[in-house]
Amino acid sequence: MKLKEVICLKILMVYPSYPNTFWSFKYALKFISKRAALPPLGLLTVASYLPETWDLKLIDMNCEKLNDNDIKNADYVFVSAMTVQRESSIDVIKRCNSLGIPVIAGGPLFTMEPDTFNEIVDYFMLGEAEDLMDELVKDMEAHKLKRYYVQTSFCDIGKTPIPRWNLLKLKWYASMSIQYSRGCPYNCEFCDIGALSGRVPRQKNAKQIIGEIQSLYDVGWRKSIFFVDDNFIGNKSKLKKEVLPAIIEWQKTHKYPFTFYTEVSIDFSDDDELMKLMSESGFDRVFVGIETPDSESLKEANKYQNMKHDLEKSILKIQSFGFEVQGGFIVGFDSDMPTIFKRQFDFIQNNGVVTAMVGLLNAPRGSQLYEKLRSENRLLGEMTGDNVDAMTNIIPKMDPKVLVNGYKSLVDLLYDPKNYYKRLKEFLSVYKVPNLPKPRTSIPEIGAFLKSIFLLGIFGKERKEYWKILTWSLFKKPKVFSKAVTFAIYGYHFRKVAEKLSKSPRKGRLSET
Ligand code: B12
Ligand code: SF4
Repeated sequence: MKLKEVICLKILMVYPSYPNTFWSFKYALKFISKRAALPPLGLLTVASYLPETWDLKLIDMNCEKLNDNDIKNADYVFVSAMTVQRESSIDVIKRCNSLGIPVIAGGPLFTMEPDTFNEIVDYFMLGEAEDLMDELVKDMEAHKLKRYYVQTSFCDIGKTPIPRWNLLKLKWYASMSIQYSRGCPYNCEFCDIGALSGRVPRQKNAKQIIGEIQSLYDVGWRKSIFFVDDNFIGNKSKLKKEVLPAIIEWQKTHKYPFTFYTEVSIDFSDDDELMKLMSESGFDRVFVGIETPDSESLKEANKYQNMKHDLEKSILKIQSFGFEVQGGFIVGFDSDMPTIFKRQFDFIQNNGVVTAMVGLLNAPRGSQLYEKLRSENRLLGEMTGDNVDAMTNIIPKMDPKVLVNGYKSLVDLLYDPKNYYKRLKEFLSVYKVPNLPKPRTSIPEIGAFLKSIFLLGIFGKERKEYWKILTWSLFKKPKVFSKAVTFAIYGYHFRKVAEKLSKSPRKGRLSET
């Protein structure tokens, strides 16, 4: 009998770097001695399909440098990226090209714009990888790779295995990621989720999710976990009946070692039972695409779910159930008047949306907006993917100078310490602290507090506001004291990013790509 030859390939997995923006949390990470906010879950998922005999190495360039030797030692380099990593990806791939190591590229960037990489990428995985991984592995073993592996439908994530956490240096990350569902039932015009993940939400089952949570617990992870779903509440009844009760049970048995956060649509506020169960599970933050208080702009964006709600009441209600509402906001809709900047500012300020991510409207490939603007000849190439660089790939209706300058001053005002701390107090006042066992304060957290005293309380531009909020929380609402410290640190990051933006020379300039 002939024994099957064991093939052992050396795979280098690379996650290119993304710029230092609101989402990178880079200035805040310094306080807790972490290198990146989140791990590259796409690569960790793909890795779980590769044979155990293969030699795998992961370099997250947001945490460490990529050396030529790492590339030279590999048989193949796997690259995963989203749009904002375009430049770094091109750089990495060109390095692989010059060292003669073939590149297999996947993830949203390559799926949406493979043409940009035609000349430099050897093999593409377009779309979700799950159903194509066996074929890819077989072809790699036979050295007969096809140029394109294309998944046009959406897979059953109920079969996706647990990510290979052992490829990570856990201590470098502020939070871990888990994915429960993919897809979103809504149809916002500017969003590419329909093309990337579909309109019919697909979920993992409760056993799978508990398995993933347990696996993170087993590798020693504690505290923060981000459910990286497009819209976590796409199927509310399954969550309420199966998944959340199982998470609550697990958290209770393990004495609540984790806190969770995720992304939800505004209709979250309609369902008291869902909010209660999520809070009991340990969720304390939700990101909501609020976009704009202007109903004409919401209509234009096809964001009917927001139009149907009194946004202010919904935010307040979610906060009062024990969640921070992080909001995504957009300026630059066709219906936006120059008064929009002041309206956005007042809305964000009055509703205690402490973490307000405001961006200029952009049209990602794959969105309906992209197609509409292409037909109107109003597209300026591809979006950069960095939502706070004051760039847009759209020719706006508003005078571009007014738009960009208005945007920059809006961000500037929002993250001016006086305004930031004012809405922080607004939020902490209404926030209902969940009655759950608190995870133990860790040494990095104590370190972060001490660093904050030094950097913010003594040397910071925000020192007056910093001491005011700490004293207020200590005497009026001691349960939110640690939150006040965390937000003070976030505020420093946001302020730094806002200052960088306001100093940038882009005065009314649009995307040049
Ligand atoms: C976590 C996350 C982040 C993290 C990234 C950190 C990190 N290390 O991942 C943070 C918070 C920093 C972030 C930021 C932003 N993000 Co983001 N983010 C996500 C999110 C929610 C989850 C990513 C994830 O882990 N997915 C789970 C894994 C399993 O899926 P996956 O990566 O797609 O991988 C699968 C396939 O693509 C494939 N695959 C992936 N890589 C590879 C590689 C190879 C070799 C192969 C074979 C296969 C393969 O296999 C996997 C299994 O099928 C996604 C939405 C989503 N649900 O995916 C958005 C998403 C990636 N982000 C997006 C955007 C636009 C942004 C922002 C610009 C946000 C904004 N609008 O303001 C910023 C930009 C960052 C910056 N610094 O400026 C877009 C990207 C669109 C695009 N075309 O690139 C997405 C898709 C959401 C969306 N549609 O709006 N983001
Ligand atoms: S913007 Fe949010 S709610 Fe709208 S389609 Fe995209 S993921 Fe769904």
